[in-house]
Amino acid sequence: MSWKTYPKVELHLHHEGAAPPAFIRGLAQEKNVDISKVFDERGHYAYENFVHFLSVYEAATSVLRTPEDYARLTRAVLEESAAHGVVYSETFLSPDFCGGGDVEAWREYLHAIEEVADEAEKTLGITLRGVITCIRHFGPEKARPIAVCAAETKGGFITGFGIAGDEGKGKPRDFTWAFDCAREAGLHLTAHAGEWGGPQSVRDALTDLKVERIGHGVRAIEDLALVDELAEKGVTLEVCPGSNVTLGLYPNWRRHPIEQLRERGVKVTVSTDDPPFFHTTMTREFEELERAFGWDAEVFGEITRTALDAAFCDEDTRARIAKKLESAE
Ligand code: MCF
Ligand code: ZN
Repeated sequence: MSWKTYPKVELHLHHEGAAPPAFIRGLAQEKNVDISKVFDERGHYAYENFVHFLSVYEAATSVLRTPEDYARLTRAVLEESAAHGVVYSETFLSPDFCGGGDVEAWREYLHAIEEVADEAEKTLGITLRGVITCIRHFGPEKARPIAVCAAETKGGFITGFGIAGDEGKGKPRDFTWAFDCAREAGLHLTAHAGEWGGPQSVRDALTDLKVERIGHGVRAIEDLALVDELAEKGVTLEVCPGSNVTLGLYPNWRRHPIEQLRERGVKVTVSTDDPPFFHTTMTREFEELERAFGWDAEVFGEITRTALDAAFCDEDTRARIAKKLESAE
């Protein structure tokens, strides 16, 4: 069977980062907000480097102001993911963005998102789970209430806690309190590391935050002892090759280390990160990996199974999705 019709599992997607430009432009018009700097003349998201990307992400997000806006966003994101064969997806959500940092408001936003996710499960056949995310460059003090909020809203939909943002700001150990709080509440843990932060940031995330998965993690390749450790411990990497290539971490797909990591036994998975920002989709990720490394249906099947094994869902959900994968084989 061709991988093209095989169901996909995506572990690393930022909720606002998946917003189509036309969707953001439409909201900006409705609310009379000038976000012209967010787009280039072709109407694509425009940024010059990683740090600029982080600020454009914030500017684009500034038009999402009500639970209804997030409901509409969630519908658009799930329709797009389902169109690319995704049957299970995990999305990064932060009360710092969604609800403007107000923890009470966050519950209403969460409710609106969950309602759409429940509906999409029935109509589109896609299951969504949320990973509450603190923002590295907002600092550890802001991460604490986010972790408390994550602990309080943990349930069927919110299953994980993580950290994203600028790896150049602060150290993972500054966020230990927040991660301990989330772990004690029974949440699964992941951290963005080994993207701009180099291999040491992966070590720090494992040691100081005790995460089960690493977002990106690709720069572990610069330290082969670390690569072996990741393989031995069975740590899953949420690799986003299109994001890494577009942001300039690697000059092209063939130079991306995902294949070397896989060959050395690391559990790698494939995700889009912020698809319209990086001009990608799950289909495009798979096509480029096929072209760059000759990956075939067998490799994509293995990658998808690895992703499902590492998914932050309960065992009933995992078994239900596994059945979908099996029946498609
Ligand atoms: O994975 C990419 C690049 N590395 C770090 N952070 C982000 C990525 N995509 C979005 N983010 C950040 C975004 O700038 O995640 C946060 C924002 O600060 C949102 S998580 C709901
Ligand atoms: Zn990310």
